[in-house]
Amino acid sequence: MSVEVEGDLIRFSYGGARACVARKGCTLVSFVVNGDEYLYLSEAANLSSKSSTPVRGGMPLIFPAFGKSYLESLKAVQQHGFVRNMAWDFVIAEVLTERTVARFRLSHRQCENEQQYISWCQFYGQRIEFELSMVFELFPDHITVDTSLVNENVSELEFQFLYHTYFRVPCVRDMYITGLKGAKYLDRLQTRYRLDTSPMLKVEEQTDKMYTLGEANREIDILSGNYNVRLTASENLSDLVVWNPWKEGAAKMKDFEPKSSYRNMCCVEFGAVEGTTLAKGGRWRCQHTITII
Ligand code: TA6
Repeated sequence: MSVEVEGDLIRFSYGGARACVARKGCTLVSFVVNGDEYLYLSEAANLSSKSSTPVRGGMPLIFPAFGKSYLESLKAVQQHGFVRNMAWDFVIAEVLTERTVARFRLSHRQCENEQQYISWCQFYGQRIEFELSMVFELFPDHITVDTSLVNENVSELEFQFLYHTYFRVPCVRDMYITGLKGAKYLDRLQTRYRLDTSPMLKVEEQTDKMYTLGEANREIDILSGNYNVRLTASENLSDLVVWNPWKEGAAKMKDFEPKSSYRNMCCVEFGAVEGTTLAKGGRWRCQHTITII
């Protein structure tokens, strides 16, 4: 069990599990269990806090906006918000009984020169005083991330939230995702709502689906040969995005390398995309767990 800080990267381990978080965006960029890597990271991903491009891979945090937000309060904010581009503070990492814990923090104080944050504040006509904290807990066969947001001064702060997790899979064509049966989803490529009636989702083309999860959809498995991952999350993460850019989408992304690696990845992303409003002085928390089964 160890903790090592290498510049902007914080590496920590517990038993047969190893993880690495980049201070940029507080992005979990690696989660290894018994020698197998479970997260996808583009070979062109830029992990330096000095660059303002988001990490292409791992688990970028999408906040305060999802996509090009349709919410009035977030329309001026760029796609997927700005906290994934910021250099977060690494607070502490410690090896405890049964797990290793790593804590990170970002507040408005670090964002005051960030144009996207300034645009967000302009909607409210005041400086938004917030604090985000992320706590990763690493166990021998799973990792949990607990994120909390404190709204210090805005009467009703509106935001969207998503863990934009890129999973590495041996072969996406051999992969299927279970747990989505009965959930309504928006096919974002065809802007059509549908109902998923299948016990398993196959990804065999460019895919961008946003599911609204019901009570029966709280355990999502990504299965591919002997690669089996179980995703769970707190109830307030009631949306789930499944995305694969496929060949055509990969070709358009400069930092998606190698281009053929769309065959070895799939984004499966728990979030609160419909928009949440947090009262002044309030705290909002969510949890997400990735378990190797
Ligand atoms: O989460 C899926 C998605 O919203 C896709 O629509 C696609 O835009 C993807 O995110 C990549 O977004 P990014 O800004 O990370 O390139």
